[in-house]
Amino acid sequence: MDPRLGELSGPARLAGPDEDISAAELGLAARNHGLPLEAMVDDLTPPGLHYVLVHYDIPRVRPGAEWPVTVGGRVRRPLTLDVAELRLRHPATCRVTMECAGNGRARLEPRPISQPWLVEAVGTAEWTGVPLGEVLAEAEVEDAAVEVVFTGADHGIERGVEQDYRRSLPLAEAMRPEVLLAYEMNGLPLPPQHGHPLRLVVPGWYGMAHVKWLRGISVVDTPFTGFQQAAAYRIRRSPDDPGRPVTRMAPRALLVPPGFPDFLSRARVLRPGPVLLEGRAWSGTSPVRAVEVSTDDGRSWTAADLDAAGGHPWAWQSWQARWTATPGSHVLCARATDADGHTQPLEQAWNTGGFCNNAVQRVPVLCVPAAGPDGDPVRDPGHDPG
Ligand SMILES: Nc1nc2c(c(=O)[nH]1)N[C@H]1C(S)=C(S)[C@@H](COP(=O)(O)O)O[C@H]1N2
Ligand SMILES: [Mo]
Repeated sequence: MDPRLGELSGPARLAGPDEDISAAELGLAARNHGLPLEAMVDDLTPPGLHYVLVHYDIPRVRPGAEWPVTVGGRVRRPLTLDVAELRLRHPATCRVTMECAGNGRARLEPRPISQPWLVEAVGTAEWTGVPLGEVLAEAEVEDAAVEVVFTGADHGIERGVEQDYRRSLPLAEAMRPEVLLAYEMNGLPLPPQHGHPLRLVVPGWYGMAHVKWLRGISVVDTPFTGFQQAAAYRIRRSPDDPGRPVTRMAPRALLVPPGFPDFLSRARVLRPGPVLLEGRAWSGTSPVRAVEVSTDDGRSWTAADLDAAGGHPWAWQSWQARWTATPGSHVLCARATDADGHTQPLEQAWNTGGFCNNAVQRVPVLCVPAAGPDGDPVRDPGHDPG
């Protein structure tokens, strides 16, 4: 490794006690956008509103160009698949809620310096493609196989290590029938930012497993130790802690933002009276069994009405609760518990990479009566959102 590559970003770092978001973090946040939370009113997220995370560059794929995907390693019949050929096979579709493992990172103290997500790195789409297990069966996986390694076409540097984006899955996970080689999102060809022309979709797992711009599938007989597996995406309490791998999504509930926002602070404003609180909840290990809401910053909780998973076990569920807003300041919260009994903490246990922070969302709201005839808003000349 050329030491100059390591100097480009320097070592992994935590923000100082009062250190604001840097221009580098802002640059990442501008490229990697989140879901506008008001879009959670719909079951499916339109592609342009689904969160995006791209470690390096979106590869250029010319329209109509061939896209050979190799299937090799510990298989008896190595294959080369073309996306056009995959499209002729019997398709499978799965509705999947996908969330970045770094969602919630910017709320940790100290803040690990990286993509600074608050809570918005999530989206739900219907992915159509070919079950990976069918392709692996066709390639005849050898008995010695333990994992399958997936390589994307994007290339870059991370903490001094030059690499293609690459991740592995244990063989048993790769063979799950709902794991797809997907070429469509919500019934249309994948958009460039979501992996056109082919990506892996691993329902239940955090986003990093869903390798985009997929060009290689390799079956291996020892656990994969590439950067994104062994160095990144591990829950570590300290830099020398070997840690444990990030895998499935922890439970989380989010509120559709109630009322209307203040432009800059995004603080929510609403009127006194009945308010329907609603949102979405998901978990990667088992369906969400209960959602509770709090209107007093987590001091007391009441059960919300939770819609059944309804044939979409890998997608978020919607929930609703009624509340009568009274004038003043309130902090609204929602908390999901899944069928395995995993629930969301009020305070997050910290880890060096800032992964899996599913601490309960806090939504401050200001309840004010409607402006009277004399209370028309005055334009603030110092504030131009353009
Ligand atoms: N090839 C490749 N695949 C990738 C990534 C990437 O940078 N390159 N990012 C991963 C991460 S960290 C996430 S969270 C998801 C994001 O998928 P989306 O942008 O379609 O929402 O893609 C994953 N797959
Ligand atoms: Mo991610």
